[in-house]
Amino acid sequence: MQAVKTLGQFIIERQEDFPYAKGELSRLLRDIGIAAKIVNREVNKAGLVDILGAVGNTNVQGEEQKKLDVFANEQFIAALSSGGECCGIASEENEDIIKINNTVSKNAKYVVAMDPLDGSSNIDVNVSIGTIFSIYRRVSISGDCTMEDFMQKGTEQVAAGCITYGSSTMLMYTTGKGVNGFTLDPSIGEFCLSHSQMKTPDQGFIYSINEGNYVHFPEGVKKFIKYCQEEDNATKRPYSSRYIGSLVADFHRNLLKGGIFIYPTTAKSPQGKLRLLYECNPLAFLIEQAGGVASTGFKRILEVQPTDLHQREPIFIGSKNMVKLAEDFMAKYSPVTA
Ligand code: AHM
Ligand code: MG
Repeated sequence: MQAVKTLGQFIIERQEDFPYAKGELSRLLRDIGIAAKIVNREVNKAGLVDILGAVGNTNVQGEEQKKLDVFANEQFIAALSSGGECCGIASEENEDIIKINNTVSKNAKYVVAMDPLDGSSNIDVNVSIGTIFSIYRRVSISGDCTMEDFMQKGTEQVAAGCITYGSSTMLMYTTGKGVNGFTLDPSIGEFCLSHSQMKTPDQGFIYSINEGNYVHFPEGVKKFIKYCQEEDNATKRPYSSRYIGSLVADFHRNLLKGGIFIYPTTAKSPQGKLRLLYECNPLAFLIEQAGGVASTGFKRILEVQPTDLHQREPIFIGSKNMVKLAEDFMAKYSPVTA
């Protein structure tokens, strides 16, 4: 019988995977794992208790905040603030950076950017949701963290990951040495290694995009979608269309099965909808480590220089061959003129 390996055991065993000082990043990942378990508990009983529905206020993007968003945000902030390894947080739910300046944390070496509960419009309808996180080493020397600590390119991430609260709850993370996935075993309350060294197929047969926005897509995206829908035996087209509308869940499925997820620029979202720091970059790090590609349609996501905490970027992410082909369509039909 094979022994179960918990996230905690795995992190300790694999400390050589971590850049810089070993113990600090391990503890940070452990803190994230603990908060994820607490959020998972609430997500699972969301239908039973008075935690559904809007809290009433709106977040910095002008979107309605749901109670679980608020709860998840608080849990992750609390875990990261008390853990002593994180000196600052950027969250989708907070307009400004959160400086953690208690005595144990203010000289800590890491900052975290996170979307504590993504896809929250799906909570009320029992559809999978997720958490996304990205960890950077601070660039400021000590004391309070600064905005510069967060304005680092995705290539500078030291770790990133996501948690899917689905039919089972799964956490995957990377420190730049591949991607490992852990499924929560509710009977023992531990994330257990279930997907070792995850790889995404070079070619997939799924495309994921909100086709309701079709008329507003760039010409390159329209042509790529039509390509996916054409019949061609040699390339096994037409491909399947799958779109949950919950980024982590769409990403998770496509990583496992192969495919492409696109959230391009649209008339409503001229910069794209998804946020660079805590949605695009961490998933881009994960997909690259799994052998895939993440692009703005024109360049590697991880090389985009952030200038704003809540900056949005168009994203094309998934199987290498599909993203490269979508980039070819963009270059041909929607060339950047600026
Ligand atoms: P959120 O951060 O407000 O939850 O929005 C992000 C979500 C993603 O999970 C998903 O990929 C996308 O918005 C869906 O957007 P749309 O409904 O425009 O297709
Ligand atoms: Mg989000």
